[in-house]
Amino acid sequence: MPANLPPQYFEVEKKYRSAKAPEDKLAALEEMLAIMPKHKGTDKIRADLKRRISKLKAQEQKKGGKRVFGFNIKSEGAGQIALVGPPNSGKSALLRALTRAEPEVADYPFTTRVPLAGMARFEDVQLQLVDLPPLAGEYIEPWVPDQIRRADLILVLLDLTGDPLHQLETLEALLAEKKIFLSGGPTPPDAWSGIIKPCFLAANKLDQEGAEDTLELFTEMLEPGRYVLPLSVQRADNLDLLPGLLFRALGIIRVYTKMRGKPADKESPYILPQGTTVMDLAAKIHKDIAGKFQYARIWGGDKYEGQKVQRDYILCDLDIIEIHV
Ligand SMILES: Nc1nc2c(ncn2[C@@H]2O[C@H](COP(=O)(O)OP(=O)(O)OP(=O)(O)O)[C@@H](O)[C@H]2O)c(=O)[nH]1
Ligand SMILES: [Mg+2]
Repeated sequence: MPANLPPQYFEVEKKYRSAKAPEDKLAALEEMLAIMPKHKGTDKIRADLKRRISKLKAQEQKKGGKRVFGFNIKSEGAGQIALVGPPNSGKSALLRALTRAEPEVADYPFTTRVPLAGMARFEDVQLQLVDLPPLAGEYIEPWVPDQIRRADLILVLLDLTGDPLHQLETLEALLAEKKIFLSGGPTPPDAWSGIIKPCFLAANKLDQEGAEDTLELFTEMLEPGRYVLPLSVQRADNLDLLPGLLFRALGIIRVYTKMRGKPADKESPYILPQGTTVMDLAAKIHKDIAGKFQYARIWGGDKYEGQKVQRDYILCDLDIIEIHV
């Protein structure tokens, strides 16, 4: 039976042949396997690809001892946000649109094989977005859930040209197998079965025909208290809103400090978790300051300019604080 391979297959095969590093070879082999249609005609080629993948993995394992094909993107900026979603939903396109990173964007699934990070700006802070391979299929590389676990926030990007509810449920089921649960979704069966990660839902390709209707249906089906931000990366719909919403979803605030009689230091805000008190901030600046703390003055929010606040005052985003010792 003829194999009828799609044209992209030959492109990736070229990539495989020119790859030098074992991880590039492996990525290309896995991509070839992913785009290979599944039918009798391709049985032999698929089996051969699988065999080559296992052999390459085994060789590298022997060389390095530990896991060789791991990736670990170090967190930078105010928070790390993992881009998670089904194949082809536009995760890499979104990374391209919001940051200077230039991941490959293509109209076939499983384009992304390795993580790529970029920094998105929200006012005076930088948020790190990490593009990941899609979550689907038979095999998920262990570094993918590891990276998701380490992220501060999961940005789930669904595709309005398909069935977003089904996509979300599939994703949640795959993550649950890795003991990762999304906030607002199904909860772990008990406290020891996994971690609950904050998540932000977005649905892409609002520009496509029928997408508005799909969005409406999907919104109605969502659990109470869950929201989804519709996007079109292509048309830039709502892209300007996203960084600010991600900042809020990270559960962080910016606080500026000032010295008596001087203007506030607007250059480098303290990035703090919501709920941080003035005393927590003092302790973070220096333990001596915390020890000698008398009171603080505050500018911003709903306070009078320069109003005195005590140690247990809970800071708000954009507060300016002058600590008196
Ligand atoms: N119509 C439309 N197409 C889009 C939009 N955003 C991305 N696409 C297209 O969707 C396809 C997939 O985009 P990618 O960014 O590669 O998707 P991905 O989620 O990174 O895919 P994987 O890496 O395979 O998981 C590409 O052809 C994009 O041009 C959008 O807002 N509207
Ligand atoms: Mg991608």
